[in-house]
Amino acid sequence: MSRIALITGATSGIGKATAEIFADAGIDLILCGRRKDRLDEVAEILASKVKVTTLIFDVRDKGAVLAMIGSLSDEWKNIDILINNAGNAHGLGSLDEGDTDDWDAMIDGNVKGLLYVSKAVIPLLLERGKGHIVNISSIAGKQTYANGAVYCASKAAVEVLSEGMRLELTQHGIKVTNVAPGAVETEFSLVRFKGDESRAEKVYQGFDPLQAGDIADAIFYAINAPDRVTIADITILAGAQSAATTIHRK
Ligand code: NDP
Ligand code: 8X3
Repeated sequence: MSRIALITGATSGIGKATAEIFADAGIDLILCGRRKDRLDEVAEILASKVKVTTLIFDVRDKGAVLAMIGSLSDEWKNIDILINNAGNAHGLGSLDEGDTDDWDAMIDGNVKGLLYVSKAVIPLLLERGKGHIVNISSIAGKQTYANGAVYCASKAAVEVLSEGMRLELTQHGIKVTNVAPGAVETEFSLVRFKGDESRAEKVYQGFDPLQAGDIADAIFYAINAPDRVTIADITILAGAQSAATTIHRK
């Protein structure tokens, strides 16, 4: 029987790559994001392989999250896998000078948004007595760096929420995996630097950065582990990366 996965942030980067590898494996998809054109494009391509439906919402909008996931048909509510991936860094600034709108976007999206989506989906998993939640945190959730403290705090919160979910849900047959990537070449830096392409490109210059598919491979490994195995945490760094901000560039 095919499985159903709900993926947030499926319009680009890690979420999109995860949707692609899941589709190749015959996993039906509920794809979520804000950019309808992008979501429709991904959905149209993957619909040749599996059943696909899309939900357009901002994870920060509690009402929309609960309403959209609540509006799924009974068939689509049989979710097996939740990938809590939507999120971004916004800006790079010190705690005295940082932009409070950036802070709101990171705390509201990366932390509260993940909570709202989880609140909507966990009851569906509990009803079925099985499931798997994969939360995308970051190496930044394990190692704080200057001028990124709010993003790092938001990802440290994801790590704690992964632990909390595992403590509450393992007894109900639901596995929880925390995935902490290092430097992945996606739209992440473009968003962080508010569309400044040359600044974003510099982040990935002089070394071979992780690609979204590398993270999707790890997620796929975790969700396919045998019942007796829980992959609790995966940290993936680029080959030239030894810590969050230590990258050996040529
Ligand atoms: P991208 O910018 O390529 O993708 C981010 C995705 O999240 C998009 O699909 C975007 O969709 C969605 N998203 C962002 N904010 C919201 C929101 N408020 N509501 C709904 N959807 C939202 O970056 P990545 O693929 O790299 O990022 C995915 C996750 O991986 C993030 O949580 C990020 O923090 C994490 N991560 C990334 C790393 C990296 O180096 N790239 C390293 C470690 C972790 P849309 O704009 O259409 O809504
Ligand atoms: C993204 C990785 O180290 O740029 O979470 O914050 S980092």
